[in-house]
Amino acid sequence: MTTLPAISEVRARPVVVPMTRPLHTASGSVSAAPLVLLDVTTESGVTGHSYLFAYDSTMLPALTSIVGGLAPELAGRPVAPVRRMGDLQARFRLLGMQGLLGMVASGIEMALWDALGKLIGQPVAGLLGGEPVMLRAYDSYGMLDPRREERALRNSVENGFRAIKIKIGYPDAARDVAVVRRVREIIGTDVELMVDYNQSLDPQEARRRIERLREFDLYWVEEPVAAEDLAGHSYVRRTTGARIQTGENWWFPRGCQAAIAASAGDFAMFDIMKIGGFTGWMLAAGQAQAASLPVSSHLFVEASAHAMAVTPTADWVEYLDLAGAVLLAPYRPVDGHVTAVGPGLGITWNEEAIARYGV
Ligand code: SMN
Ligand code: MG
Repeated sequence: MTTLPAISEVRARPVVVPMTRPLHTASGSVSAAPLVLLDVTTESGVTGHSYLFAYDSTMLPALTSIVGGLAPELAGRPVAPVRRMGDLQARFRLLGMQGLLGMVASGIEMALWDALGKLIGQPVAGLLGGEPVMLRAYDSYGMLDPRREERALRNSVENGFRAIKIKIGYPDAARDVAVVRRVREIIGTDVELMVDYNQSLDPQEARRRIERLREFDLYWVEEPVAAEDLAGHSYVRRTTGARIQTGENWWFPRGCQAAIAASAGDFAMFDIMKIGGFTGWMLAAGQAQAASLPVSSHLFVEASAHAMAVTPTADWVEYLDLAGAVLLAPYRPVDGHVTAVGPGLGITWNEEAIARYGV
């Protein structure tokens, strides 16, 4: 029988927090981060923390309500994240775990791992059989004006980042080329450059635009077409020869499996809130290894640093600070690397900030 303590309560607090770097993409902008902060209290007195990224503040009430609906069913159950994720997947088999429910389930699972780590005083990376390691990170920008962001880009390189990602997909393809050309000039040829179209093109337009970017030696081209258009991703891969990155919108391990079966990408990008928390991530990471796909993380730098520490084909951690404004000790890159912090996920709330940004 388990000796794990039981879950006492699951609490959700919606906030909208300022972002260090407001994000403009070809498919919408995020100027402040709508988050749902999760607290899982346990009978041992330890409380696990995690957060959900709502993408749009209109989703905050629904996410908060879903947490409230699940909380009574979790109370009294052991702090066993894999088991609780399995319970939720069985409980909602008919509905399915895509969308807001899957996000909430993943967030609760992450908070349970945080609680478990705090319970025994270990980082989650250690609970998973690894240990915190320095992981190479890329500095993630949105759509940008190279003239205005030149100093910031140079600072990223001077601070040790060996890779930079920018978002493109302007109405005019010529502007894509001009921005990429200028950013490449600014960061030089020794720093990797990734671009992210955020699903903004159709396959033919993607083929046309990527051809015009060939001279810039891009490390990857991310989500050129709709996330769920796996055949379209595969078509762009085959016809351009560019290395295609995709995955931030895969739901649970089966979303990864379908993309691998469709040869959608040369890489895999896992969003720990959509892939199914650590439970889903580990299962998907095994698939990526079997398919020889390098794995990079999407957002959630704290939990991702723990997951990437035990990912066999770990490639890049995305450094894009979402929750730093409500953390007492935000994760900060050191010489272009990110290292997991424990115990648990290394998340401690700044309660004063939460009071300020609560909605
Ligand atoms: C992204 C999309 C939406 C919000 C934040 C970031 C982006 C990424 O696709 O890869 O960072
Ligand atoms: Mg992306």
